[in-house]
Amino acid sequence: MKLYYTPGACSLGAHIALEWSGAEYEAEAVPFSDPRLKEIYPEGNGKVPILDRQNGLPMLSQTPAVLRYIADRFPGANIGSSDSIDVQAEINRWLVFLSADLHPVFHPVFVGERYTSDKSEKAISCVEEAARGMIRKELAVLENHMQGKKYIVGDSATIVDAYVFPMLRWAMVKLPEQLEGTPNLQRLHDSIALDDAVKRVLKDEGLDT
Ligand SMILES: N[C@@H](CCC(=O)N[C@@H](CS)C(=O)NCC(=O)O)C(=O)O
Repeated sequence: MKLYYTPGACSLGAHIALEWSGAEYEAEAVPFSDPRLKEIYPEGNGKVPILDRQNGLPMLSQTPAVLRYIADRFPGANIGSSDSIDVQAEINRWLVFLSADLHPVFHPVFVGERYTSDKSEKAISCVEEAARGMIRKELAVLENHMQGKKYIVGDSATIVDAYVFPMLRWAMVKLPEQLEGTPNLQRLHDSIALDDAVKRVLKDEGLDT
């Protein structure tokens, strides 16, 4: 398999999941918004992650689908594949939360100009400020859930822990208070960052821990 990623982007979650899965894979960095992404997989609309499953299978985009595929293809890794529909439901719930609620509220702090037809500095900074409020509101949901827990679901790390990790990193860069008001999320971030496989991935992506 081959993963196309942009360093530090949401694709970091898929990169970590691949490393946790024990699969043999390649990972190629493609810069943010590089037109090559559309050539690699037109249906991916120029975004990462893109997973080339090879063996004649179509490419796969959309992080929840990519993560679910990795977990189910390598069930022995125990990172989100489960025979229990109740465990699956919990993991799917958090995959959707991260994809539909948390990830999108980060977009305006990265590409604020896309969210206003007024391209003035003031308008863009208002978009960013509003987005920071939305980020805090969504992070609070996970902060409450993490009370007394080490992992988002169950007793070991799963694809949803991998998925949230880049977003916790973004919060630490894009919120002036970083994760100070959310100690459970700070703890979650720190424990994922200490994982040896995660350290290998960060190094591979050229990122600091
Ligand atoms: N719904 C997609 C969103 C992917 C996405 O927004 N990726 C960002 C990086 S975090 C991207 O590639 N953005 C490039 C762009 O918007 O031009 C998913 O869940 O994978």
